[in-house]
Amino acid sequence: LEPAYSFMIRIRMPAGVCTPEQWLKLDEIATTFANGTLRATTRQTFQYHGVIKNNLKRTMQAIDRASLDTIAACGDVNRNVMASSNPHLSAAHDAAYELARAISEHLLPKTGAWREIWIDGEKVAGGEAETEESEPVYGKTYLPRKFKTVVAVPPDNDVDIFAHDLGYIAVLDKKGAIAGWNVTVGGGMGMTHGDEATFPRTADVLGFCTTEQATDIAEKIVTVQRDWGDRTNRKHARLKYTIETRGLEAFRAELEKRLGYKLGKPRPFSFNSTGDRIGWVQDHQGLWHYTLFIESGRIKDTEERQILKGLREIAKVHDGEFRITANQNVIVARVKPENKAGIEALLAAHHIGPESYSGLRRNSMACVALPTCGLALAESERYLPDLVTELETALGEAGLDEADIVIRMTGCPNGCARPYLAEIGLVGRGPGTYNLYLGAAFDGSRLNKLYRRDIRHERIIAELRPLFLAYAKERGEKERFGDFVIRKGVIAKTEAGRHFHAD
Ligand code: SRM
Ligand code: SF4
Repeated sequence: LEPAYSFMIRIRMPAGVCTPEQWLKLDEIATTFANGTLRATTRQTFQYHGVIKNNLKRTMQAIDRASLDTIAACGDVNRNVMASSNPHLSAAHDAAYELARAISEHLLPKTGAWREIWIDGEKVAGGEAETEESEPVYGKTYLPRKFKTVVAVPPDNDVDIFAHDLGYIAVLDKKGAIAGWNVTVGGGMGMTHGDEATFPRTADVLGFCTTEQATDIAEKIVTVQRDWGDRTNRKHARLKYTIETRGLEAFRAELEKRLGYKLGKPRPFSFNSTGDRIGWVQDHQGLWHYTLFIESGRIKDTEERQILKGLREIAKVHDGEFRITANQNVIVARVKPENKAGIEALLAAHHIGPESYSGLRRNSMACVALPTCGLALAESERYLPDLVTELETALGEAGLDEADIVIRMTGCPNGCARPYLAEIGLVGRGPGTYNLYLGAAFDGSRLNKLYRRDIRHERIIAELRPLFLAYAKERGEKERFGDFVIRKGVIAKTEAGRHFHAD
């Protein structure tokens, strides 16, 4: 007898897009091999929890039958590439999806190990080592650390462009077509409590490129990080530290040397929010899209809401696609006008639409944390919904039920729900205790800052209630909560990088 090992499995799904047929297969895997839930992640894909060791191979084979895989979903390589998923309001969203797919494919490790181990069952023992020829981008030793790429379409910053190693911001011409992309580098969230040499950092805008250049630029940026990244200290190995250490200008010069051409000057852009538009939206082609709010991304059935069953029934009749958003929500996308009423009936029958939530809940996000995450210091997914319920009482007293305020929680400082870019960030320190961070920008362009250390449930509410009341009374027109607390001197403004820890 051996211990009952159970595993987490993460799917690779560029830009979070899958077909209804794939959805049904993913659902079946959840109920057959995992804990009966699908977990939408903050990087637009799914995780399964509770897959026991004996079922690992069968699960991978079922994933393969859904024409999906788990290659590069983890590891020191380019991870699942994200793209703005807010409904196809313009052709630019299609271009963002295409670019995300192209970069994902181009930077996929070339090794056949995944198929050999899980699918074909051959050639595992003593398999060939990677070489510069077999892995031209990653080489023998892959990257010093994970690497994350995203594509955004302004004015939506749903992918949190500044949180990632590499980003592309769509630049549109006057007709709304893609003129090219602003390239961003050096964002990241993870840090370690008590170690100020580690910090979250917002990405810098490096320059402008055309669509034809974009994939090549991704490849060359990855190779600079491969060669320049710190391989002696994993806590200092992400691209954000390479850029802090070497400087942005030196990084750009090295990149342009490898490219053989210069990047263009960044073009103007502006974002307005990091959130999703919950509910129905119609696009320029007349198609409808329904964004379903999924609390903490956990797709499961409860007495109140049958999310898993409801989406299963929709997948059986839907001829469009599904999209996982970077806010852990799901979009039933590309619904033809004649099919909308049928989808609406299914949403209503399973109590998942139409729905209304407070502005705080709509903008809430929690990482998995306990019980499955081995790095968790405190609860997150299982705690944030209850905390939000209590904060809603305070917001109600202040008349702020509808105010969009971004709140994110993680069970440890790794930052999987990007808490340092939330107007209210809560980061686990130990059982029941959190650090409270305030003052990030609503559009995702500025990090927050530590406001209170090691506080528990009652104190979190006691700290936030007076701030909500003051915000309700004294805010300027359209002033966001994150900007208000800075203007009022509650917290200092954070610039990128090391300034996160400065008072
Ligand atoms: Fe994460 C490690 C969950 C997005 C930063 N993350 C983990 C692990 C695998 C724990 C581990 O290493 O043992 C967590 C699995 C928990 C579980 O039980 O399922 C985990 N991360 C998640 C997910 C599922 C959170 C969620 O609630 O949705 C997200 C899955 C992403 C995906 O689909 O690929 C997830 N992780 C992120 C993000 C957000 C993002 O990428 O947009 C970040 C911050 C951005 C960044 O990378 O800087 C993030 N995860 C980390 C880190 C810290 C990395 C660092 O540079 O310091 C770790 C720990 C590590 O890598 O050593 C980590
Ligand atoms: Fe686990 Fe920490 Fe990531 Fe939460 S932030 S999922 S606790 S590693």
